[in-house]
Amino acid sequence: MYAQALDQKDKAPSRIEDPVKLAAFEAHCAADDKIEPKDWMPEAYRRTLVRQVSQHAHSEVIGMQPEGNWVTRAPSLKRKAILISKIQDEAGHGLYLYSAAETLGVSREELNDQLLAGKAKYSSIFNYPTLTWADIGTIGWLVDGAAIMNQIPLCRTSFGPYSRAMIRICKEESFHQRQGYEAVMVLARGTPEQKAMAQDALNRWWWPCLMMFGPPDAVSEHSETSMRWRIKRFSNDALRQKFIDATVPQAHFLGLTIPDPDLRFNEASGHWEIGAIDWDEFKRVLAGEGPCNRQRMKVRRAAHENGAWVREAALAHAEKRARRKQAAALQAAE
Ligand code: BYC
Repeated sequence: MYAQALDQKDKAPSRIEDPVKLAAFEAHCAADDKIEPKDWMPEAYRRTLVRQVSQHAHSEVIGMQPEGNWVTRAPSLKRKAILISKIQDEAGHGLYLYSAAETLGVSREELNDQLLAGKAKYSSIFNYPTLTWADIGTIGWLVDGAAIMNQIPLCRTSFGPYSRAMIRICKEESFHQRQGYEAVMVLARGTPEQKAMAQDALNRWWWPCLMMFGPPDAVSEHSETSMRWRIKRFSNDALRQKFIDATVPQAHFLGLTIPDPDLRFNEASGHWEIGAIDWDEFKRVLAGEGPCNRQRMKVRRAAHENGAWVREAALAHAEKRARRKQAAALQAAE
């Protein structure tokens, strides 16, 4: 039941769309026009976006946990302040994204219920543990680095509310990546023990970060349609390669070694080539068998239950304000 369920796909039969409307919609997408919530859209476009945007929102929310573990253990006041503000940003990103999803006619409660019931996916990367302080720097450098690589193109995604949310998110992600790289640089240039800690974190996070981009193009079931509809602007493999090409020189600059004996630079193509990714590990994590899947869901459910009083209080306050407003309007009308 803790599995990031594989049954999240909407099994409802596809609606038969009006061919004239569909052709106009496809032409809009091909022309790079934005699709707005009140525009006509095929049901499959709406479903794909609800799936992707909500998985993205859940990732931001669950993504706070591996870092939250280190707020009380950050090595200085400065690092603590940075970490807290980064985590707050991630909560904000979750809110922007849930709001973007809501414009597609699905409620935040519904999406949250799917997450709590283990029916919704969130990024595989957040099922790995943060064992040392170096992991926090490495998350900023690599996880946020991978996130930006994937998310910059989403600023131009075809659905208006999603693309506008991504513009703001990417500005913040850029700061997250830089602070992470700087934190790892301090360790890599520190004592031999600190450098070893940075190397150990890189060893553990490198391969899972490459998996963040999703399955290889040949088996990515949604890519073809999502690229035609300009939801995705680049394929999973293309973005993964961009990330590798940007990150390998950064690791070398730090004096760290990428944990891949097959890594080599191809002079002819101008790209770094990597060894085989363990896609069985990726499938295990998606099936709920990663190192921290159960813990992440347990903590999320507890946080939701512990926050019940806040939701009730906010609702009671909103009702009180609405009653006051109504009473004032009645009085003014007398
Ligand atoms: N983890 O056909 P595919 C962040 C699923 S960063 C889990 O290629 P698609 C953050 C996929 O959902 C992370 N599941 O799918 C950073 C699909 O399953 P369903 C979040 C994955 O959608 C720092 C199936 O595999 N970023 O937020 O065309 C701190 C087949 O894949 C993963 C985003 O969500 C994975 N890594 O492409 C805090 C970016 N990869 O739905 C937070 C937006 C694939 O059929 N999302 N799957 O059951 C995207 O760009 C795309 O959805 C993906 C996948 C590239 C991730």
